[in-house]
Amino acid sequence: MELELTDVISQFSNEPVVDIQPLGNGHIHKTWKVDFASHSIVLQQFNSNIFKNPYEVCKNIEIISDHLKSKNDYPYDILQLIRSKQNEFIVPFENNYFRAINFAENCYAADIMDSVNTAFEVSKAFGKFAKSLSDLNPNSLTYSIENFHNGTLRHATLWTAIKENIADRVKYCENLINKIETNKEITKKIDSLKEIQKIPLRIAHFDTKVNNILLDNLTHSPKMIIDLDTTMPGTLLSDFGDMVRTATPTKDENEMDLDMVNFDLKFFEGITQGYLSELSSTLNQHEKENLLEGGKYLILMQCERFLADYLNGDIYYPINYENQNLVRANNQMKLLESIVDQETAANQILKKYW
Ligand code: GN1
Ligand code: MG
Repeated sequence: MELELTDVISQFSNEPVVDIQPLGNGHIHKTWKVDFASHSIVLQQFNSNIFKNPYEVCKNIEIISDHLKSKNDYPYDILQLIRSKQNEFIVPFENNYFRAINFAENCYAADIMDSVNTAFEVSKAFGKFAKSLSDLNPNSLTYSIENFHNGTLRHATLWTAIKENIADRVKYCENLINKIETNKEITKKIDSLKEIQKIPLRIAHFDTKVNNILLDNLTHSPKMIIDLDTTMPGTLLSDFGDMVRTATPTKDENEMDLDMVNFDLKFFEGITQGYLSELSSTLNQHEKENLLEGGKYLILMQCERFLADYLNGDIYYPINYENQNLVRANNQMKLLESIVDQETAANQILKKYW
């Protein structure tokens, strides 16, 4: 692979490559850090099964980056696509699409939050991101994935997978399927609020899991929001919801010991305070009142997505061992149950920051 990658990299730079290493824990694209003598870049091979139009995705990112740059109070570094020698953001190569991004030095990505303060800062940063994009017309961006967070559709997709049962695995997850059915009102409630536009369409990042923000090695403060591929028209319940999913649990989505997976109210308070410190004057009352509900919606949907993929034979989310997507689905259900157990206290926290 390295030889081919060097050919791709030569489309972006004439400098000799010193080193190439895989980077990050993303599920979708293949990502490498490429070192030259003077600096480093990030190289990504697009997953064009999932993102059908890499050119449009990059166009969106250019619009977003330019808009953030035009703000003089945006305090974080901005993800920057690097143009090829042909002046393009995408380099097609042997039926694949590649792109390059600026590399943020002295940073790391965390799969789980190490402190309430970091959760606060991360959520504030995603809040600032949304606020800074709130005066950009959502219609100026294209949908990089249609119906990406359409819970009703994800639920239907799961049921198609259950009925087709192509990997003959339904027998291993009947209990989980029952639990999903017990919770399906969560999806209905949010989707009807979206439908009647009480939850309005804005510009959402759509993948605010905590490892999509780079943290400073020394201060642990947010440095740069990454993975802008799904930043498109949507609701901010998606963004707050994915933070509930990834910044409040005691273990990440891959933990198989479910006793270890719990919703932590202290971290919930951190992200609520952080997000609303930026967005309380932007969000309407329906959005504010449904922030926790948005978390439950996202977690249930992620549970359904992992389970559907398990039933379909692991064609979407890469796995390291056989049942990993079932483990992930059960993990998400456990997190949802832990939230439901602590819902009264969580709603009291929310009210404190409305
Ligand atoms: C995928 O690329 P990555 O790992 O940030 C997925 C998200 C899921 C997430 C679950 C395009 O995100 O929607 O929430 O995995 N992205 C896509 O970890 O499907
Ligand atoms: Mg992503």
